[in-house]
Amino acid sequence: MSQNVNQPASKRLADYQPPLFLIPELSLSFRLVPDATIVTATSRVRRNGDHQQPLVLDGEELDLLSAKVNGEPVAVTQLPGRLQLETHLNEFELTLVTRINPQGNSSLEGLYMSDGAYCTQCEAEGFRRITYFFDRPDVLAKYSVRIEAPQSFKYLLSNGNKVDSGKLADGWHFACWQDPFPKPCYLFALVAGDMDLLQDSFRTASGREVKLQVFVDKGNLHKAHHAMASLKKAMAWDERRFGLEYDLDIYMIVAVDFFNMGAMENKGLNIFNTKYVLADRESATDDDFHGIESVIGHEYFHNWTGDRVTCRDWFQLSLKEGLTVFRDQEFSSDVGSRPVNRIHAIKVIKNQQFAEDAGPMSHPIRPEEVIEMNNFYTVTVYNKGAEVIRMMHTLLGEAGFQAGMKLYFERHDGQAVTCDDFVQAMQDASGKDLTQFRRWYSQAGTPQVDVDDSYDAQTGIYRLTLRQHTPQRAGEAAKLPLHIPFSVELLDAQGQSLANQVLDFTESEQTFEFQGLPAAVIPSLLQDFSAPVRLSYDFTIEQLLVLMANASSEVARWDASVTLFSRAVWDNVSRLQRQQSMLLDNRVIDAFRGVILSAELDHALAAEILKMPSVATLMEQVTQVDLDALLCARDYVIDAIATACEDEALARYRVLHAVDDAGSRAFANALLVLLARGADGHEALLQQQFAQANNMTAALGALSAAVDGNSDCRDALLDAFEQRWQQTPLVMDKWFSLQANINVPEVLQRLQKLQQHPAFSMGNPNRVRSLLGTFAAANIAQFHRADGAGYRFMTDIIKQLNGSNPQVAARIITPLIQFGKLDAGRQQLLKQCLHQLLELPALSRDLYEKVSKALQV
Ligand code: B3K
Ligand code: ZN
Repeated sequence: MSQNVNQPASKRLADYQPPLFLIPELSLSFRLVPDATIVTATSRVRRNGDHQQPLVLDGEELDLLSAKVNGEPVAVTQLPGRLQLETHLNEFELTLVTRINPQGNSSLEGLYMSDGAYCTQCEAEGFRRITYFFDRPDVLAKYSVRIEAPQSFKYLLSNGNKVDSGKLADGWHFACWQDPFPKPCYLFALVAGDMDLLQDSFRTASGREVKLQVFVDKGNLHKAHHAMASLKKAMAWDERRFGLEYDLDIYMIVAVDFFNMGAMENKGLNIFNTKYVLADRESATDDDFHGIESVIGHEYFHNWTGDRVTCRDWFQLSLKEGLTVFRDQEFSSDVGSRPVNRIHAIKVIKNQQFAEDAGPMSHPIRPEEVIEMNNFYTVTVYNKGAEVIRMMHTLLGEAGFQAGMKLYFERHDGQAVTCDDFVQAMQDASGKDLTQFRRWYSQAGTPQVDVDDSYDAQTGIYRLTLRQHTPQRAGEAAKLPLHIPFSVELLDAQGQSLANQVLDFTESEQTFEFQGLPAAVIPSLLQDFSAPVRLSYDFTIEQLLVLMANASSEVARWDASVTLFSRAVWDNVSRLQRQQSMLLDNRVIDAFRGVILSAELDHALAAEILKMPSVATLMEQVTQVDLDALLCARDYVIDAIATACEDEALARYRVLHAVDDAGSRAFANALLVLLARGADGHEALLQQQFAQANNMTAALGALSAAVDGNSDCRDALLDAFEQRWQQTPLVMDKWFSLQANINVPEVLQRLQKLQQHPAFSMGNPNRVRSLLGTFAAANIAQFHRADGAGYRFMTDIIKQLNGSNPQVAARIITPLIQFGKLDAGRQQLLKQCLHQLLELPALSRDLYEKVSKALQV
């Protein structure tokens, strides 16, 4: 990328240098005033090594009021984004007083206000908006914090243990906190507000009593119980599975409505998006309950993988995120359904990560060059990162992996380390050579694995030949073969399992032999998605039917259904392109009918199969797409299955919809979507499920089916839902998302109108994501309208957000920059929009990085 002085500079992993000074202790004092908070920061500074460089601290949007060294005023130089102090002292105390404006902070980074309460978000580089400091993860300090605020802010919270509190003059009060564990500044947190508090406690394996507190907006206490139960489950699980205990006397979670992402693992004081805390049966779906359990677990697990051992620099983000996602996935799988959780994880990779890798933001799980770090909290770093950890788990086995974890903590507790340090611990503890495996950290792109097989009837030998290559882009180093754990099950024509094995696939091309097999072997390849690669093998329909009914892995059965469905869609895309009429093989219909009728399939798994592969899943399978033909063919296949299986779906639905468990609800809802699409439309059924629903999963299931089927009752149901829930922001988010998904051209007018709705606010990321983010990411037909109106609508939205909240703007721009597979006309329209953005006078670094990469300027 070319650079001139006006373009934001990038940082490179190769340029890493240890800090020139260390700050082992930091004392912070806050006097909280909405538009003029005073922050006094006293650091014990120590020169690191033998040099005479000045002290240079990071800082943004700060008013410096005074600077002192060892109590004496001192001259400092303020530069853009930095503060410089010339000194020959090797050890000194630096006191800086700054003024900040939390109320005016719409970026929700640093100290800001959410519904009248103060809260912070420092990761990745938000601490520099609180005071001048080394805003980098390898400077670890022990923090003591004093907070002063009016008594109307009942709770004054920070990391660690509360050591003092009391009243002050003029109706103010204070609290002091000390965190005994040295931490990087991105884990600092402060909260001040009047909230409701749910309390509980947890006795650790070694017998320590930990106080647990969940703070929520007033009136929401009854919605905090699931979060608390999830926290206790997570604490017990981490002891059981990883031998890891909590280390402070108190663990606090605060839920806020204004938050840029899901949650944040600040030491001892997690701050959460309300979406991942608040739930009861009436207002939250089964998926919401599951999401809360998983995110509560994720942030809790960070206490060891992230907080106790942190990252040396931000390029190492996957060290904590990939590992912690792996841990939360294992938690969900141990306490819930392993196959269903695995399917969800696979979908994230195939639908989102493969798309990221095929787009302009493609990067290795350990990026090498970054303009805005917040742009790298990606499905690649998080979810592909977790797949890389999972592959190590597959290669080492549970015992070897746990030995590696143990050694990792023995070596690195209290340190800021690299991904290499982690892999080295895994290698040393297990004795498994991971040299080649490390390439997963440095090579971007989705590896392609092509499979051929042959059977020698004379010898009874079945041969599987695997070839791998990773696409190389201009400017990238040559891609080398990866160490791929390739899981295979071989079945006979009747579906009996003959062999089950994980192959060590390390060469560009490798042939594996299996002896003593009967003819007509059916391979179940890359079972459970044993590596994040794209697979190509020419399955016959018969083979897929056998796998769908018999593979011993339930994930493989789902996977076969995806391949079967996808083939039917692509066949029809070809027919459309040849001006032929569409058709569907009866065997495909029968396979899905079999799922609808199956007495032995787990209900949640049946639901997963019947949800049918998304447009994103289908697009992942090709390099160029005729979007109009794809949408048409996909609708045709689903409608054909829905129509042919209508009687069976109705009969099964009638039994299932009254069953009170999450799997049955999911199954019933998937059937309802099919019924709404069938010949009859089943309006009465939709209305009935909606009216009788005593939980959000059922109500939303009916509404979603009405939206998906464009049913006549759709708007009446949406109105009734609004009446019932207009005072409940998280539920209104569901209502906004549903409408953003309506597949009619007038949806754009609807979206414009909804932006004026009293429950909507452009300043709240949850509202923006649910209405506008959903439109761009999920309403494929309308966002990608051939006249470009969808693109222009989103461009205007992104322009507005560029000034107020660049992080959210850079998140929801994703569908606008991933245009590589679209036709020339749509690409052209999107590029025009992106050029407009690039010319914005004050384009944020966040957007600049993505837009300039997309346009290759
Ligand atoms: N570590 C935070 C994410 C911070 C995102 C900064 N833009 C939450 C998590 O992954 O647990
Ligand atoms: Zn995380």
